[in-house]
Parts: sequence; structure tokens; C-alpha cells
Amino acid sequence: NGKTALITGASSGIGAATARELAQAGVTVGIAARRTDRLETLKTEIEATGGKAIILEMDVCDVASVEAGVAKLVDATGTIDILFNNAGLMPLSDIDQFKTDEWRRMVDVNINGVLNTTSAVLPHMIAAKSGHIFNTSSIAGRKVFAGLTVYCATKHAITAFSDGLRMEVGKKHNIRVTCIQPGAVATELYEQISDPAIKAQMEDLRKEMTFLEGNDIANTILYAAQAPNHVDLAEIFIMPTQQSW
Ligand code: NJP
Repeated sequence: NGKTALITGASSGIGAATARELAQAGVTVGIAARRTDRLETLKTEIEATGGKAIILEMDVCDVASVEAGVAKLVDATGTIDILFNNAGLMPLSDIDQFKTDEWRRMVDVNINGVLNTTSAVLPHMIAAKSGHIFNTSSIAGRKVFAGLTVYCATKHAITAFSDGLRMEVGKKHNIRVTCIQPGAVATELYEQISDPAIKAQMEDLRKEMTFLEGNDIANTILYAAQAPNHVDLAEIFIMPTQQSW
């Protein structure tokens, strides 16, 4: 309550749900993404229920736009207490399809994007001797699935980065780090899959089991954020009950 959060990938899915949830709890949310029309709608929705949202047009791959977004939020609120590194892509394909442009985009958004926002926000948290960073990894950051190889590689990087970051900034700077590892969540993430066979597999999966909703993830983030300061919920591994893999 009275805190400020920067949420990347807030224009849809898990990020938008988390923005709504934190705003309801009294957090001022800096909602960051490229699609500002979506952010406008979200801001209107949040403010209609008494929350406060600040739109940050941000491409997490573009350091200048990340720095501008962070500066805008700090100017408006004086602080960033929570950073949710959530923006991500999952254009799945088998390696022998050589969709190398998609691989590079995944590495850029899923890994470099997290490094860009973290390096821009961390100095403010270090100065405040307080903060909480949430990173969206995945079940794909715990194990490897064929067809998801490059995505798994990017999410394993986020799991590793979260662990190392926690070791370096927890004790020294009083900053908590939580690595979120969801199973299947019903969002637009699956729409980017360009490989027809993998896309069909994912669509079948959606018919045969109940996916998590963005809000299920948002609830756990609020729970971790509200824990007493000496409690760092280091990992949240959250699965649909019916997901057996
Ligand atoms: O997907 P979606 P999710 N700069 O597509 C943003 C992980 N995850 O909510 O810029 C800035 O609805 C994009 O915004 P825009 C997943 O890997 C998911 O499911 O306007 N933002 C949009 O808001 C990802 O890390 C599942 O296009 C950029 C958002 O990213 C996170 O959850 C399972 C951007 C994507 O929202 C959220 O994904 C799992 C850029 N360059 C992990 N590029 C799952 N859904 O099943 C993209 O284990 N965005």
C-alpha cells in the first residue's frame, strides 16, 4: 500500500492481471509495454476502480526507452518498490526449422529485456535499501521440452539470473527477488507460434485441460509482495491442476 511498481508486458495476459491486482491493493502501477492503446484501456479500467496507473511506452530491448520509462515513473512517484520483469515472447518451433530471427527476438526480449530493466531500476532500490524484483521464468526454466528449446534456454537464463541476483542483492541491499515459474496460462502468448504443427498441439492442449488465468499468477505475486520484509518467497512454481508434464 502506497508503493510503486513497474510492470513490463502490462498490455496483456499476466502483466495486465498483475497491474489490476496490485492497483486494487493500493500500489501505483507503472504499466509498461509497446502497445499504448492497450495500456490506455487498462489505465482507464484501473482508475475506474480507484487505482492509480502511469503509462510507460517501453520496448524492453531499447535501453533508451527503458531508461526514459524508469525516469518518468520515478519523477511521478519518487520511488520504485517493485519491479515485475514479465515481458516475454514464445514463438515456438523445432530447431531444424532454423527460425533464427525468432530465436534472436526471444533472446533479446526474454533475457536482454530483463537485464535492461533490472539495471535501470536497481540503482533506485539500492539507494532506498529496499525493493522487490519479480522475474517471470517458467516451468520451461526448470526443465526442457522438445519444440521449446530456445524458449527453455531463455527461461533457464532467467532462473539462473534470479538466483544469482538474490544472492548478490538480498543481504547486501535488502532487496528481495522472486522467480515466478508458471505452467500453462491462458494468454495471447500462444498466438505468436508460427510453426503450424506446434500451434495445433497447443490448441489441442487448451481444449483438453483448464489453463491457469493471469489472475492466478497475479494473486501469488500480491501474496509474495505483502509478506513481511524478512520473508523472500524465492520461487513460485505454479501449475494448472491438470497439467501432467
Ligand atoms: O503473454 P502475453 P503472457 N518490449 O503475450 C510484452 C511468461 N510465461 O502474459 O509490447 C516490451 O499476453 C507484450 O507487450 P507489447 C512468458 O514467457 C507465460 O503469457 O504491447 N514489452 C505483452 O504485454 C512471459 O515472460 C506462460 O506487445 C514487450 C507481454 O510482453 C510472461 O509470462 C507460461 C516486448 C506478453 O504478454 C508474460 O506472458 C510460462 C518488448 N520488446 C511463462 N515484447 C503462459 N502464458 O502459459 C513483448 O511458464 N512484450
